[in-house]
Amino acid sequence: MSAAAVTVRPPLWRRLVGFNLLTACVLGVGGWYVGWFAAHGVAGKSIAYFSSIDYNEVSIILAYICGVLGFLIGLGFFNYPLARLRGYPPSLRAKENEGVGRYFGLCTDHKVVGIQYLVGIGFFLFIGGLNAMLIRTELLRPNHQVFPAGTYLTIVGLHGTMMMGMMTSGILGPFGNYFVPILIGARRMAFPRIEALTFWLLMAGGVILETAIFFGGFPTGWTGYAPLNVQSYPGMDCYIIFFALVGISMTLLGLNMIATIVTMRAPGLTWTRLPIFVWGVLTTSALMVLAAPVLIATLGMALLDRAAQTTFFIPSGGGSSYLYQNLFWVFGHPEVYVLALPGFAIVLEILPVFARKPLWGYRLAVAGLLGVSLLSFFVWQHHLFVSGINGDVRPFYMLSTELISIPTGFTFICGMMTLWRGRIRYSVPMLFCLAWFFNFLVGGLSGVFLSDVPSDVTTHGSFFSMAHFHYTIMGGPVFTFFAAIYYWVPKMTGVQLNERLGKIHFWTMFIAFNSTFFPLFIAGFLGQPRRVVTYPLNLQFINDWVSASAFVLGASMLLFLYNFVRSLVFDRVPAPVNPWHSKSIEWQLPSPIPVHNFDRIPVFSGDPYGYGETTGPVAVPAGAPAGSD
Ligand code: HEM
Ligand SMILES: [Cu+2]
Repeated sequence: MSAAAVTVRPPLWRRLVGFNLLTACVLGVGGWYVGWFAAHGVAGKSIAYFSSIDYNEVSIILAYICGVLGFLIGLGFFNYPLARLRGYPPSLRAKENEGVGRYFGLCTDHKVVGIQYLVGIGFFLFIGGLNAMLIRTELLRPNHQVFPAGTYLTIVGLHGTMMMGMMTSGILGPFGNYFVPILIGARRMAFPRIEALTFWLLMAGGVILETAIFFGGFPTGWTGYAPLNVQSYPGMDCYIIFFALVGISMTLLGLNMIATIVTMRAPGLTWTRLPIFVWGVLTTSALMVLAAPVLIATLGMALLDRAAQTTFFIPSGGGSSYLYQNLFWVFGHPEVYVLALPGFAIVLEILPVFARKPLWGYRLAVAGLLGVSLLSFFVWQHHLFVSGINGDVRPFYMLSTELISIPTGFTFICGMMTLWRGRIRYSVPMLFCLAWFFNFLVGGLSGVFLSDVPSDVTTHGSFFSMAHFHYTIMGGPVFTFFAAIYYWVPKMTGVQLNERLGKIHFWTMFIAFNSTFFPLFIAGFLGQPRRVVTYPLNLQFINDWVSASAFVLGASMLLFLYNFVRSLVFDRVPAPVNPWHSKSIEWQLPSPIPVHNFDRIPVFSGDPYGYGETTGPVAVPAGAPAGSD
């Protein structure tokens, strides 16, 4: 790092010119218009085939594709391949030493990408949350009050799609990218540029999804079923392009994680010494790599059905809309475990630290993660029990679905046994993990009603299933997302988060969450359907209760934001090097962690959960202070 580079900084305007987010936005918008006009020009005049169809569709799709390309060019993603073509040597140094500027562009430091993910995903989850508030505002009254039915559907779709799309990388994005290389004793990810690409694709996607409101929205919810997806407004294209970008981002993220974990572990870090969080990332990545390409292909076919008069999913042309449902859920069910598994792993990673005990049943926990990933490919038809499936195969899917509770149970057993007789410290990260047990249990038990055919026939498509999946995906991954924030942000930033505000945030969120979603089981049993703007008069009290709780839940997010900004921007109390007295390796490094993580690659000599034993940390990198435990 040269001192001169720091002292003689060019003026602000000069620093804004170059490959960064600003240029990317300009070229993104420019690219959009280029695509739009090009398609109009070509389709309108020269190609007879295109002029016979509704070519607006083609121009919108081409506009978005060119927009994404422009965005990537502006960020500088093509500089490296072009430089290599022209014979320059490879370099990883892009933007590594550039101060705040590196957060606004293509940066190959995995720690910067982790923080970019945290802020970027946080932003879009917030937008998704605002949409949830709009939904609950509308449902204050049994009849239409704020939005027409079509707009309501669009808002539900925007909410669900944004949440599902962003949470796919909710834990792997920020915490996987930041900590996996450190936990395995590496200096970087296997493919640093691809790592940055996954992030920026997701951000481009988030913006594209929201632009659906300018094109009439989309009526399909987050599942995008045919034949509605072929019939609806161009807003549908925004959904398709968003989810395809999410799919590409997921596939690349998963590949990168697998390559890193398999090939870049430091000496001594055998498979049975791998931190359980890294196992969680590995199994999740396997799901991503196998499931996401199915999504990309499915959406590609839907796009062709819309723009090029193919009939993959259109019965009148020999296609099948039932095929779309199957393909979607071949992706969709593993997808819900892409959300859930990192949550399991965070819980198992954090419990030993706050119970001061080794992780009980490490191998059982790993078997649980592997078992869940494997089984999740054999259950997708449980989403289609009432969609015309051959009745004789229903019992198979009922069985396979219920079998998943066995490996999931392993996580519960390992967690509970780790807590047993532990010296538990109820710090904020621990509270979020304990809440996970409760929420995921409610989610799992209600899941049994949905996996049993007889009860699913009545609960399918009702608010019962809505309550179930919010317990699993909000009560699970989102709670552990916060656990990870409170646990790791002091290491990521070197600054403490306010503990008291953290506790207030936790209790408000936990109570409001249950008070929002538990009554919805009842609303579901009483017959309130999903995705419908009106409901019977007698359900108003429940709905008003739920809406009021949801607003408190929303307010708890503002409380978190207040804590986050206040602690990191205003108070800036320096965090101790190892505030939780963890034995795991990331806490033995100085905060903030130096650019190349380790001066010398560490050697691992034991598992990372040796609490209660008299030995020190399992791996001490040369030159770093040896933790305070
Ligand atoms: C403040 C918290 C939240 C509230 C109050 C909330 C509320 C709702 C409501 C009322 C609906 C159903 C609307 C309808 O069917 O008519 C819904 C749908 C949905 N929500 Fe949430 N939600 C919240 C957070 C989340 C989170 C964190 C996720 C995922 C990570 C999520 C994922 C979904 C999905 C996938 C749907 C289904 C959309 C569809 O039917 O296509 N929600 N939410
Ligand atoms: Cu499923």
